[in-house]
Amino acid sequence: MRIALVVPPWGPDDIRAKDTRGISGCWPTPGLQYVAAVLRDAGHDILFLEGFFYSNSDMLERIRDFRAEALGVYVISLLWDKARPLIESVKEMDPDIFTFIGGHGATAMPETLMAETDALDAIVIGEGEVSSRELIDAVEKGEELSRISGLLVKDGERLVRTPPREMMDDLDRLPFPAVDLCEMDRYYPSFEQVSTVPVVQMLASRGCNGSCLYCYKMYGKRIRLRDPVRVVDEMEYYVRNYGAREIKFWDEHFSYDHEHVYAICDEILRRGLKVRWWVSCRADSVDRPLLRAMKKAGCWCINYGVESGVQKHLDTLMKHETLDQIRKAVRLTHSAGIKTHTTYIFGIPGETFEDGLRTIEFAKELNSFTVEFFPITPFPGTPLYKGVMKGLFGTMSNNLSDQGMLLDRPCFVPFTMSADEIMELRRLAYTRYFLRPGFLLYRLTNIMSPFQLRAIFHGAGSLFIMVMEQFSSIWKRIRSGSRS
Ligand code: B12
Ligand code: SF4
Repeated sequence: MRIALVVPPWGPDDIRAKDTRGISGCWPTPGLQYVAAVLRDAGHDILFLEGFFYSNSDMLERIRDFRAEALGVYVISLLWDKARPLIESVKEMDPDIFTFIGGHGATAMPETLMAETDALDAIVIGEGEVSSRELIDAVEKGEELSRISGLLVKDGERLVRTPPREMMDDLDRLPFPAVDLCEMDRYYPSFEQVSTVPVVQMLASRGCNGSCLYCYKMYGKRIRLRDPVRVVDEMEYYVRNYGAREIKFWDEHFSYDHEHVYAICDEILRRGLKVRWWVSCRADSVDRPLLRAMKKAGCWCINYGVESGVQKHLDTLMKHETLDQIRKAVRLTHSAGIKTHTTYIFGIPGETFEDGLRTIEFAKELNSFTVEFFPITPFPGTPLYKGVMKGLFGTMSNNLSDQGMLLDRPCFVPFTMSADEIMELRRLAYTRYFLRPGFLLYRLTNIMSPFQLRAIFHGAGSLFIMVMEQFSSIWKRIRSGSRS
């Protein structure tokens, strides 16, 4: 079958606030690449289109020229408003094209999305590889779709959820993601968090055993690990074929199983593979020997989701971590010679403006190489979202397009803070963090590649806009004060 797999058309202004648009980039989508690889292995022809490179009408043209018989679209909640018009125009162009969607947004609210358009034939719920393969097989043979697990399909006017799809036990049965179907040379990373280019992303595991309030646990609490040899095979494949100089692991909890991490490090060293890598770890799951082994094998940066500098709010978020554990993890990481990227959120239920200021101070104390500050976003499917829907915690925009963590306005406002205060905290956080002479010196004496030099210039542009916004907000306050 001829299948078009697409990320719907989007641009930096859909996911980024004005001040950070300049540092925005476009990464490939690993989930859709996995689906593409499995469908290709099953004998189908695949057209892979990235919405960052094409408008709706460009996509339509390409889908028509490809003579697609099926269209699969990647949907996170924020992209639904881009995906729906595309699906509708494809159906209008050719009603025989079978349309299906998958991804986090599709999985979290399938009935809601399906009810919003007649143009959609099926939704793949959860892990997509096996369900998509069986779905397309059944469509091709004209068989009943309701016998396939992991779907939402239509039966006349009725929506039918088929039995849940079991998650794959053995991730090593999967082919490598179909990066070769993507226009890899057109992607470029956003300027934060990357030491050099080319950078390619991959995963060594799926799942996380945590239970954070704001996290959508599509893969559940069971962590499935890939064979370390196969992980390094994939790293080597990117180094040899795409000239990768950095690998970005998007695992939710890379350091969950130390033996797994040691085995990956040993395999990298045994092969003499020269590539830097970046991972996310939980602060309660690292120790000195592990960090030393990671450093030796090329790990240059670890991302820790710190979230808040106030213990009470870490408890609200159900992080199950203490501030001291975080301090220790960051200290050990730095002393092993690995840089840290730490992320923080504002607008936690119960948080006040003053608490937010304490978070900024905590971030400064940790002194990571790179940082990000987000307004908290209740994504569908998370305990936070469910609470907000019941009238707990605060108020939220009903518009799915507002569900980005990097936009100009917060999607969610807790009862204890205003939207303006959240955005002000974000601005204060970046300016207070970066505009420290000691920190500037640290960054300028640690430039790892020409790419990072460019990142510093672009980052300076963002900071300039933030400082101007800050002045303008102070000026507005002074003027409204003098009027009253
Ligand atoms: C890597 C990643 C990114 C990367 C790559 C983006 C990308 N397009 O994949 C970057 C950093 C660029 C990114 C950006 C953003 N991301 Co992001 N990202 C992730 C992350 C960490 C991993 C995703 C991943 O690759 N998982 C592994 C693969 C194998 O799983 P998967 O993606 O779920 O795919 C499987 C199934 O979903 C399904 N499937 C997926 N697509 C399709 C399509 C079809 C047709 C079918 C049938 C099935 C199917 O099959 C796949 C294989 O099993 C997740 C969090 C997480 N832990 O999952 C967040 C996550 C997906 N991102 C999220 C968000 C919000 C964003 C941003 C909007 C943030 C922002 N404001 O910038 C942007 C959106 C950019 C964009 N256009 O996509 C949210 C989505 C929430 C939601 N409910 O919709 C998540 C869940 C994180 C979170 N905060 O909770 N992201
Ligand atoms: S530790 Fe990270 S991936 Fe795990 S539940 Fe918490 S936020 Fe989600």
